[in-house]
Amino acid sequence: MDARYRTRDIERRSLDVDALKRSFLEWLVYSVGKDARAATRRDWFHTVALAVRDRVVDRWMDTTRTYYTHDVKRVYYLSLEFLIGRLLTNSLANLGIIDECRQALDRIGLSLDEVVDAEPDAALGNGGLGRLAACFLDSMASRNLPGYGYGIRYEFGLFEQRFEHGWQVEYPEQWLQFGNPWEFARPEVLYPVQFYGRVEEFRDSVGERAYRWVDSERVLAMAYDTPVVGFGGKTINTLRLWAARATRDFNFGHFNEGAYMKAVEQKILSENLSRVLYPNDATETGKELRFKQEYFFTSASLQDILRRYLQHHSDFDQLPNKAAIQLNDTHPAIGIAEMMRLLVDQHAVKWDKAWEITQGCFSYTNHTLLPEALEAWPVRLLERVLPRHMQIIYEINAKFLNRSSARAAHDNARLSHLSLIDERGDRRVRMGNLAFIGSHKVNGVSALHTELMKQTVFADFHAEFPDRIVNKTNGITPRRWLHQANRPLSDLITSRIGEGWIHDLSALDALKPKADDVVFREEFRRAKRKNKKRLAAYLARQTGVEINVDSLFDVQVKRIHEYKRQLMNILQTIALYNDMRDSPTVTWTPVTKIFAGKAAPAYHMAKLIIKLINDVGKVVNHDPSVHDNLKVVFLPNYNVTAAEIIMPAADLSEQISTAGMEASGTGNMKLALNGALTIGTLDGANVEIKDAVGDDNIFIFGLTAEEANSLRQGGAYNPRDVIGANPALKRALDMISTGVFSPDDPSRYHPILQSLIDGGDHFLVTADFEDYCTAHDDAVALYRDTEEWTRKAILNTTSMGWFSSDRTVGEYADEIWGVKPIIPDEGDHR
Ligand code: KOT
Repeated sequence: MDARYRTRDIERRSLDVDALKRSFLEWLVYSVGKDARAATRRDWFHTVALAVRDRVVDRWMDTTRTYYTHDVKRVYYLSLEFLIGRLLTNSLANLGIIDECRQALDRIGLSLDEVVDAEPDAALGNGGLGRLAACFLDSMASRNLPGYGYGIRYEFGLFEQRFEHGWQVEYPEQWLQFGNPWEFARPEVLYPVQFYGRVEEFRDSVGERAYRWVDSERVLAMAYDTPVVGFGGKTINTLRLWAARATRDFNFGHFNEGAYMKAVEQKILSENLSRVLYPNDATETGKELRFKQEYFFTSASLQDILRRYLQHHSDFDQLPNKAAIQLNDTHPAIGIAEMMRLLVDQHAVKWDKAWEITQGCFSYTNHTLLPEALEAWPVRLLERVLPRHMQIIYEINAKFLNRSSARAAHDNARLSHLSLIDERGDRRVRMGNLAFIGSHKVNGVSALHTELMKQTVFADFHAEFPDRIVNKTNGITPRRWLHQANRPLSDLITSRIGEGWIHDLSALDALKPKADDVVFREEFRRAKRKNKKRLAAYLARQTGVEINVDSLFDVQVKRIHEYKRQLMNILQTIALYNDMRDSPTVTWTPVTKIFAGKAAPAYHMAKLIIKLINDVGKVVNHDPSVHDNLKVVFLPNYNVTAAEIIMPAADLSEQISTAGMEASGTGNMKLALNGALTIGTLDGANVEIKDAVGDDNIFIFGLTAEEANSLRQGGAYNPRDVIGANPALKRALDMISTGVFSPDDPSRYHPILQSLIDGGDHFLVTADFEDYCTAHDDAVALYRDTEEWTRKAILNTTSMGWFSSDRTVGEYADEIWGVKPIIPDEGDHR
């Protein structure tokens, strides 16, 4: 760059810095209402966030106006979860003003890092599904795609996890306690949502049969908008979250009885709808309130979508050309019936036309094949809560089954699989089937998972509609997961190939040859070490456990679930502990086992596994005979903020689910992108990660999905025999069962042993154990060869370009949504 320009650039920046500093001081006084001397860290966070938000608003209006004027096709991402995390660094980085902001705060005598740390972590999601939605929002805005997120503004996000005597205890997560500077309340954007009541049949103006939903209870959905800043700050999209508000129409019946307070109480209770996120990941609760949440946000979103459409159109023919509605799992699948109701009952569209429009708009993403997670709501519940929708579902079902090839073939077994109603036991509506037939495309989230969808849960549908199921392998946003979270590595990459990778991650390819460059390897290691030191300090602060920065950081961070097999990991840890004690003269490679993740509050087995890991940690971490060669740390309250510290510091990434059970995984991508080597099964996206990084740069072990399936089907699998044949495994299990880790309650872990031995070991922990240990030994052995390890780590980072959510979202846009990028017109700004 020419020196003249550089000077001008520096001048512009210092102008920005001064302007920023002034706006901070102004915001502090006039909006936060504090004097600089009295301001707390939280006050400063609010100040900075408001000042930054101020810089976003003009471009936000530009974006919204551009979409409106050009009447572009928009995509609406309906999701019960958005696991956003903190937004300050994200907004600053995407606006490109991090350095300016840091300097401005410096001039006031504040550190940006401390201000950033005062922001609560917005945890409006459980895990992968919710974080995927958040990554997609970032990618849609960064690719200048007209995308909206729709969800619920939960007052309480995912519970806070603490350990009491090693047991998980849940506390309410009050992220809104001190206000949320990012959101704009829209009290005028208000939609009624009905529940209960009954359906009346009548004749419309031309004498045709019509229906109206009467005597229902009503709740209002009020909008809160959060700007979604795309990288470069050009496109600012909208995340619209709904909060439940009581209606003001009073039930006069109550007054006549003199029960005014009762009427008011009823109203207040209706606001419980948006109170709390259900803390279940990949399992269904079957609770009425959950179902009402699903309908509440779906109905409000569809009403909003139709209102926006009707600003430009007088009939619905063009709706599929103007609105793509993506269902993030089946949680908003009732939207299929709701769209039919809105079109047919409220806008007098003919049924067949309405169905064509609905199918044209909707598409559905499946995130799991686990039977316990597939939503199926009792018919009785639907009849009571949404009586009109139940009728519509019956009608959809009848028309669909009548036209199906199964009907033509008189194949009753196939008909009963295709039916929207599960007639076994209490009758239930299968939400996956509803989502499938109401959509023009249905996708899985990794190549393997999509294949298994075709072969298992949706096999009959796939035969009926062979073009409907497509694959869209998940991705992660490189902005948050590399550029923001890992400054040392990010700077190193930028120093070699410039900044282009931040919005085109495939640019990392160009760095592959650097794996053979000894200087680059040294710098890569230095970056990793910095991140490890940071994590070690964080773990010490949070848990009191001191770890060796030079040990291998072996990381398993994700929800606690039996299929993810944290149990297999801790069993291997015990075996390693025994080896170290047996051979004290051997020079062991120091290993630190790092765990983090929450268990659903009602998932007793998962909570017991947490307790076991903590109990093992207590014994191992205090045993001087292993000489600090082994430490076990369970970091409490895993969330997006913690993930941002952990991912950059990991050496080894544990992706060890029973093959066929993890739909994709996205933590696997975050860890590999940050230079961790994967130890994993051929499950979910691990398969594609292996193809990308190469067989030599990943530790694959265990049964394949097919083998796992036939082993279980075969009926000959006997965990007892497997345990008997593996002394290390037997010894580890014996130690658990005799109370070595629970001297205060030796039988504490009997349910775990029970499930492995007599329960048939459904997740095949014992079957994969030996192969897992071998893979682990290989990893540890390689870690001693520093240069070779680093070479492979670099190849992991540089091979992950394809796993950007920019790529994923681009595929959805082209192949499912039919939406195109548009650069917002710049308005006249102040
Ligand atoms: C299901 C029901 C309620 C809440 C969450 C789920 C859920 C979450 N189902 N699948 N997931 C995960 O979704 C991720 C994003 O696609 C996947 O990477 C991961 O493998 C799923 O377990």
